[in-house]
Amino acid sequence: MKLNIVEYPDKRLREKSSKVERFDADLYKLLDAMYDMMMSSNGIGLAAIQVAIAKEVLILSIPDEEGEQSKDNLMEIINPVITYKNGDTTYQEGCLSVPGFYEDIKRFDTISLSYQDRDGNSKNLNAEGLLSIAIQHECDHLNGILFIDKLSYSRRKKFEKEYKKAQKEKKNSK
Ligand code: Y12
Ligand code: CO
Repeated sequence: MKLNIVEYPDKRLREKSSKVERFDADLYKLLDAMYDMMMSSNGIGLAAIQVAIAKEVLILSIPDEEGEQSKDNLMEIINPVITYKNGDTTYQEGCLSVPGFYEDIKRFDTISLSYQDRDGNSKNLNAEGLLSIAIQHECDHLNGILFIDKLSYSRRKKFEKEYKKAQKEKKNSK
């Protein structure tokens, strides 16, 4: 399965993803291909809409204390629902669909999540810290929301200017 990362300002990133109903070989193929794409792009989280598939599928691989990402730490999250949110925290976020840009974003510190695994089994999870932030970032993708949407008006304007310039430079260097 050949996947490509969709980059801002592509409108496909604004699509709302729909629930997964079939937990079949096609879903396994998508999850495996997303994992390869995320790892080869140095990502720690990826939602299916970032590879142009509008399904409620996301994967996460949070690095351990040594900064290593192992397949044991891979989380596959299907049809997530955030059931509890508390506190706040700020973290400098990045996104494979907005390459080269990192911004401080405020989110809930602690969340609870219900979701399904690749076989359709129902699961519950409590998360805090980086895992909580990453889940909130990826769940936003399922609703067509990007981390840059959370910037102040002036920061967003600055971002748009810098991003356009960076894109132009990238195009000219090809
Ligand atoms: C905390 C905050 C946000 C997340 C969402 C997942 N984000 C990522 O996985 C971002 C990855 C990323 C990788 C980049 O590439 C390299 O570093 C080589 C990158 O830089 C460029 O594309 C130039 C930007 C973002 C999880 C946890
Ligand atoms: Co993202």
